[in-house]
Amino acid sequence: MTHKKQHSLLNRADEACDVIQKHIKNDETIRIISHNDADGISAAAVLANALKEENTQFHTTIIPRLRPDIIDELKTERYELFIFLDMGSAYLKELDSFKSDVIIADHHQISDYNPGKHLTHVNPHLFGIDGSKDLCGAGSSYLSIRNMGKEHLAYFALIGAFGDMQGQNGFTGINKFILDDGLNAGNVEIHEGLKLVSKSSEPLFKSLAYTFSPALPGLTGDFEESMGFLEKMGLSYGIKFTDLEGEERDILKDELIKINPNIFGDIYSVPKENKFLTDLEEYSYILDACGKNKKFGLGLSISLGEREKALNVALDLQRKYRDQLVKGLEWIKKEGAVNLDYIQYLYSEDKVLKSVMGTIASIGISTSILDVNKPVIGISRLVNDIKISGRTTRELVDKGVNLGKAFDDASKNFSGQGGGHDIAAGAMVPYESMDNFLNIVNDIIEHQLNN
Ligand SMILES: [Mn+2]
Repeated sequence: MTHKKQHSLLNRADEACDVIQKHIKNDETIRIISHNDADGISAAAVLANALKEENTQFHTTIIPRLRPDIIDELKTERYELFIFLDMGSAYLKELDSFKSDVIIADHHQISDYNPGKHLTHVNPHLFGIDGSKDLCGAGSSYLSIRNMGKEHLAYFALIGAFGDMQGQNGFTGINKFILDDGLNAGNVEIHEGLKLVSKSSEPLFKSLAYTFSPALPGLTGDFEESMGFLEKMGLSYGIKFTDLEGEERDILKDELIKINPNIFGDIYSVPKENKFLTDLEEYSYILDACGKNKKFGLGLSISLGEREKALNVALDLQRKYRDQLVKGLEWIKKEGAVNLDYIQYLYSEDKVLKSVMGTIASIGISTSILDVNKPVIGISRLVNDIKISGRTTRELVDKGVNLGKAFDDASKNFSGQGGGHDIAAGAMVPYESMDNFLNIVNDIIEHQLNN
């Protein structure tokens, strides 16, 4: 059954590949539109690299989200083939009205519409495959060029999967199939190791403090604790992980496993890459940092092979972003969350804290800096509205908590909007309704837990 679904998806992707090859043969410039997160940039990277290898011109735009006015504008552009990556499945009808060929390679929920023959739609949901865990946008993009003999580009699909949090506990479903392509192509390797970040670019204490996932409670987000931890073991905190002797690595491994056993496991890498990019999860964090700082071109040019200066700029952006998260976690430790009976929330008017509120709320839970027995709600004020991100634990979800539903129901009272998953959700409501919103969410969570 699973194989049959996979087969249908691959068939559809091969149709997209035929369309792309037709336009390559016609020597056209191909229009690519993709999403601004690590997955979207990886999706663009797959296609851009494939077209570059075929000496085909392309024009890429990376955007935060597709909107009707953007679609209208694109529609006036004179290209024979538009390819939408990591987006588009929600706008089938609008994109079907283009006069040229259109390919959508996406993995988000699909709209209910049957497109005509000029639109080729590649999306796992069409074939009963779960796009939230088994295939990312870069994966759909990869499958759409795979048939041109591009297995050596499979690793970009894995980078995208890490970006969308699909590979952290191993790859499943069609992601596993793509991993096998990478292994067969010979450039992807798997080995066991410590899942620390920036092993060859930062001093060891920073590698520990910057490792947010898997979290190292006590060390994640805390430079001083990380230094003390290393000193106690007799390790020099200022050197890089890659400069440690084998024996020192073993000592470190044993101590870190005591804090979180998940810190040791499979590492997916492309050994022939630049040393800052060999670890595919790390690669996705670098693209994420580019995306978060609106340097989409930078992320894309790195994935097209630009090094030296471009990579240094990206590493600086990443360092700056991580320092903001550290600052945020320090703030949580100092101030703590505001507690209601069934939820806790974080609120600040500080510009930096505002920008990382959702992420620090989430890390606050995974490092147990925050009370893990209450969902946490991070709030940042825009002008007249507040942006809300909520996170909770698998344990609370098992007890009945559904944040997506709580936010959806609560925001309806204030002409706001909200929703998401049971474990993580978001909402936007007017600023003046903040206290009311929180009280209603508190009541809904109480109800969810007691019914
Ligand atoms: Mn995606």
